[in-house]
Amino acid sequence: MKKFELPKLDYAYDALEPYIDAKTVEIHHSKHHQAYTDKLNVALEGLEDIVRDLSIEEIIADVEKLIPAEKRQAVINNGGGYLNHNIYFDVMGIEHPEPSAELMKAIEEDFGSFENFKKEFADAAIAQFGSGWAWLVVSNGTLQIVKTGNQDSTLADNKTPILGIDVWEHAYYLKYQNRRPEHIENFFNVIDWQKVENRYKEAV
Ligand code: MN3
Repeated sequence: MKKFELPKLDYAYDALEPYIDAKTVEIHHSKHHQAYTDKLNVALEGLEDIVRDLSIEEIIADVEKLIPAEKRQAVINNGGGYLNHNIYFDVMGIEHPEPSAELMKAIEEDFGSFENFKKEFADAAIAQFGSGWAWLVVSNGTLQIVKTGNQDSTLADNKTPILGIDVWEHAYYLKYQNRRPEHIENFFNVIDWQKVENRYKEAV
C-alpha cells in the first residue's frame, strides 16, 4: 500500500530558538505532523489505485478525482495537514535569512517593497479567524498572499504555496500564549529564503 512518511527536519529542534522554542518544534513535528502523516495514510486506504503514482501535491490539487466522495474530506484535512506542514518545516532555518536579488525583485514588483510584503503577510496571518495558515503563493506567475482555514491548501485554487506560517495555536501557544502577532513577527527571523526561492523557481 502507498505510504507517506514524515519528512525529517534538516535542523535541530532548538535551531529556531529564541524565535520558536525547541519544545514547540519538537511537539509540532514529532506529534502533530506525525499524526497528519498517519491519518493521511489511513484516509488513503481504499484509494490506492487512484493515488498510487500521485504526489501529495497532485492529490490535494485535485481531490475531486477521488472516488468514493466520502473519502475526500479526510484527505483534505489530513493530506492538507501533511502537505502544509511539509512546506512549513521545509522553509524554516537560519542559513539564508534574506531573499536573493532575484526573488527580492519579484517581491518588490508584486508588493511594492519588502516591508509591504511583510506587512501584508503578517496582516493575513493575524486576520485568519481561528485555526489556519497564511501563505505566499505563486498564481499565474505572480506572487500573492492568501490565507486558508483549517488544513485547506491553496493548491485547491491552483495557487502554488512557497512560504507558509501556521497560526494554529499549537504552533505558538507554549511560548506566546495568546500573542499571535508576536509569533508572526518573530517568524520572519526563521525563514530560509533559499528554500522559498527553490519553490518559487519551480512554481513560475
Ligand atoms: Mn501545525
